[in-house]
Amino acid sequence: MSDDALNTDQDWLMEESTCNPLKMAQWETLFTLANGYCGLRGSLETSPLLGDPGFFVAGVFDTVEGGKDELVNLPAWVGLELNMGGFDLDITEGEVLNYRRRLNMRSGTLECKIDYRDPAGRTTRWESKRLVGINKPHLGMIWGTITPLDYSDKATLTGSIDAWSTKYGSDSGQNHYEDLEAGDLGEGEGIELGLKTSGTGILVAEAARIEIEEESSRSVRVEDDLVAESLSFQMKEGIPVSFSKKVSFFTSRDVADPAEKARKKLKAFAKLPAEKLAEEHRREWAKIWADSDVVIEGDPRAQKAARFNIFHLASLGNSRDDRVSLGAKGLHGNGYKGQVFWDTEQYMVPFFTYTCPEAAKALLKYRYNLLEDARSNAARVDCPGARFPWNSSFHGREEQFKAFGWQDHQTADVAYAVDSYVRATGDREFYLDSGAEMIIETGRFWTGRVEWDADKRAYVITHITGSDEIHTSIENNALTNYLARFNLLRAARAVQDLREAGRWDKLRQRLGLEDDEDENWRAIAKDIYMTSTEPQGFHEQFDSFFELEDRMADRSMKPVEYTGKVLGGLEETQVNKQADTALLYYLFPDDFPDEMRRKGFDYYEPRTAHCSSLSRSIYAALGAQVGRTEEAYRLWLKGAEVDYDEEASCDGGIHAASLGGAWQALVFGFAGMQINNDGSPVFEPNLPSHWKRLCFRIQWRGERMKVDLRPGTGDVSSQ
Ligand code: IFM
Repeated sequence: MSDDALNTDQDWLMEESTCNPLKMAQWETLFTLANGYCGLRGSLETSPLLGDPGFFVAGVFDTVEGGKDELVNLPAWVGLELNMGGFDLDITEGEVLNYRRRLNMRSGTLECKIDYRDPAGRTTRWESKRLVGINKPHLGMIWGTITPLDYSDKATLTGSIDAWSTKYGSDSGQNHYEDLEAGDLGEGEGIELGLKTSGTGILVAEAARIEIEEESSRSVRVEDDLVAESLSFQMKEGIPVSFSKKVSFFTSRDVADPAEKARKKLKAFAKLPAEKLAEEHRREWAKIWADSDVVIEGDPRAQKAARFNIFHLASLGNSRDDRVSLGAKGLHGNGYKGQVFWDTEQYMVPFFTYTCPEAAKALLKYRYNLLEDARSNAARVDCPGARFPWNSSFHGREEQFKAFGWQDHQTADVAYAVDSYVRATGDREFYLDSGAEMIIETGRFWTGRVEWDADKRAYVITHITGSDEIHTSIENNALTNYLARFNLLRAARAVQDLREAGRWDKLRQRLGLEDDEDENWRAIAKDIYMTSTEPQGFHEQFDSFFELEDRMADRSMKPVEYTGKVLGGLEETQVNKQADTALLYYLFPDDFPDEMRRKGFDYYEPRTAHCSSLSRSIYAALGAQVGRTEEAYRLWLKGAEVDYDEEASCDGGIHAASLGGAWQALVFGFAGMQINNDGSPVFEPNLPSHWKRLCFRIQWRGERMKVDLRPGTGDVSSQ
């Protein structure tokens, strides 16, 4: 965007200026570089073992005995160690004179600069950059210079692929590596390490090679679970020596012989200068930013927060693979075992729908590909149609599922995301081939999930949990009931659309449905019970919610203080963990009057602990929509900085849903984007009073639109 000129570079940088080993795991998450295919945690290359090194490839899960399948932490290729005449550049031993690492979000690189005084009193400067190829998914690269500032001596640079340090680094602590094999590819060719995941039998291969510009002698150390290539060379005082480490990685999910492919690719990468590869990478990131940047003028802190959220979310997009989705902790750590939650459809997919529709489609197709498992889940609880699991991995079977009482809205959330995607893109092919079937199958689930309540003369949903996880196994959660209603009505419309396209009969026969089944869905939807809005003027969150002890959330409590026990103790109170009825009002802005939504915001927000990172962004979006703009701003900023403010707790990965929520609050909240009756986007902005401008692009039905808003004026133009 040419608008960038107005922003200082600082808005594009996340910086770590002192090395605190206690904070290393947090920085590793913040400094993770991902490209949708894989994610590399931001470990310090010169001392990776100071933190929790992690390298994850989307879809490389393994089975866990007696537990949930998990994303496997793969061998760490990040290590690049330097020895200067017998002294290691080890920041725990010598003196660190200067230390700075920074994530350059504009170019998608991690930069590091360390001035290090070794125990002999000599100073060495280490300067590096790192990337994970955004246009070359199988490339990792670290490159830079080493400068002996005040001495000359021999040095050895060692690049490793290390399965030893990551072997027990998946969430469960179990080892998933089998058939580990490390090898030397020969002079000028590099090293390699391969393995097979023990339960799922996925082959993984990594090949790496280091180079320096000086004449050097090479040696290789091959161990059972580690291989290291060393180059020894002469350093001269004040003269920088350039180095690079290039890495290639493949799995048997990509190709039949990943080892062969990794070797070949490494050879090809080796032929290209590091700067050329970096330039291509920067150009590709510039394209991503051109589609997805949000410019905020008048608030540098908010600008940086917006970019941080967009950077990490955009780095997870992957239009190439519809067999994977986005874990709740991204590819940034082993938290939640890399499992996919409803976070993807309600929080992350909208960003891709409007900035990179191909990536959104791949995410939706992931669910489509697991529809058979979702059908089995529904059958297990005697319901027709399809029920998506609470957690999903390389399969969609509900693990550890016992009975109703937990959340079911994730099934309707998938239908909601499909509907929004189809509306925004006009992707008729996807809709007719897969989207409509997903909406129909999820809609059918609710026909079995609801029960007729003769007293209420309505269909009710009992033993349910809304998005607020403090109050579990409740009756008639307003959010879930309304989503079920939406799902049923939308399914009936999908039947109509398929009929008109001449595609209904075939699907109907395949699913074994009657021709007029959609009538029944409409009838059920019409009679789905909704909690009362009287006399308070907004929905009771679930039956008898208002009979619970009225208590405000304790704002002095930090999120980590909300343990399971503390949350359990709040069950008899009105304190919520996260947005629930507020989410209902946010998702369906046209279905409820603004006054009702505002009253709901005013009531529920003070009673919400926001101890889930999925909470503040929704309140921010809703608050902005209903005119509580300054409150919305405070909530937005706190939510957008959740992974790097003073209370941050993200050692196990990024809060990926929060990234998407932050973007949604900007676009649907402060910019007030809504879809008109004629199906086109309109904007009713509510900018925080100190913002001078909010500017971004979205894609709508194949067209790029620029939205440029300033206090009191706004401009929406096609690009
Ligand atoms: O899906 C969420 C849930 O809503 C709150 N706890 C964390 C989960 C994963 O982010």
